[in-house]
Amino acid sequence: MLVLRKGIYAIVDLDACATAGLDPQRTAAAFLEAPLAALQLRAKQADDRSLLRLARALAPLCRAAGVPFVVNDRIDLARLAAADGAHVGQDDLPPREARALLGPDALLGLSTHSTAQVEAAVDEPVDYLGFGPVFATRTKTRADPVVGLEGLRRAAAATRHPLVAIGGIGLDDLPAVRAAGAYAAALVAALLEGGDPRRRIHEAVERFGAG
Ligand code: TZP
Ligand code: MG
Repeated sequence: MLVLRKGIYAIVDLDACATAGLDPQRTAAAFLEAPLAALQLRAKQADDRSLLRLARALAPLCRAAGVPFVVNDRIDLARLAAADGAHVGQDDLPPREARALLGPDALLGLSTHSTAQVEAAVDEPVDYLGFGPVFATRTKTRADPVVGLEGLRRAAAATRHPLVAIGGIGLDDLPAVRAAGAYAAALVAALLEGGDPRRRIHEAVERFGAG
């Protein structure tokens, strides 16, 4: 059973990859050269068949690297691709139902956007909570209000679940995000800037600090 490690939670977002002109599978392979907390596949627009194909391609790459592979939103695809787990939002399947489908050993994450949501998740059968957006983000359409580093600090103090900070986090922000109590930092756009994901992921891991 793979557990979430401290560190960088790399998200391969298909829209963000397309905007950056990067191939998602090659980008994932580049990310996996660094020691990651987890790798997530996120796609808000892809058709099911290509998404399943990609998930099935990424699962063995993650397994070989010893990095937990998480599918965003889609419990069905997570299971079909034999991923290590899934990540659900406040409007997706509730954690208890997602857990029932995934089984006890799967890694399950839940997005939260306020201290109230973090507190409400106390007894949910999840392995970690996503929390954010910490800063303004352009990656997520209709993102919730920014919580800031102070919000992150309060949320971390309010829960026993590890927090994965997300939203608008740049490489320079990583030390402060960690100091505010984040167990891991989830990044999308910051890992694609400059078109060299291999270099960026190593920089990110270095700046967040080792587990
Ligand atoms: N949930 C809250 S913000 C966000 C998600 C999925 C997007 C994070 O992307 P970026 O590019 O790191 O701001
Ligand atoms: Mg979702």
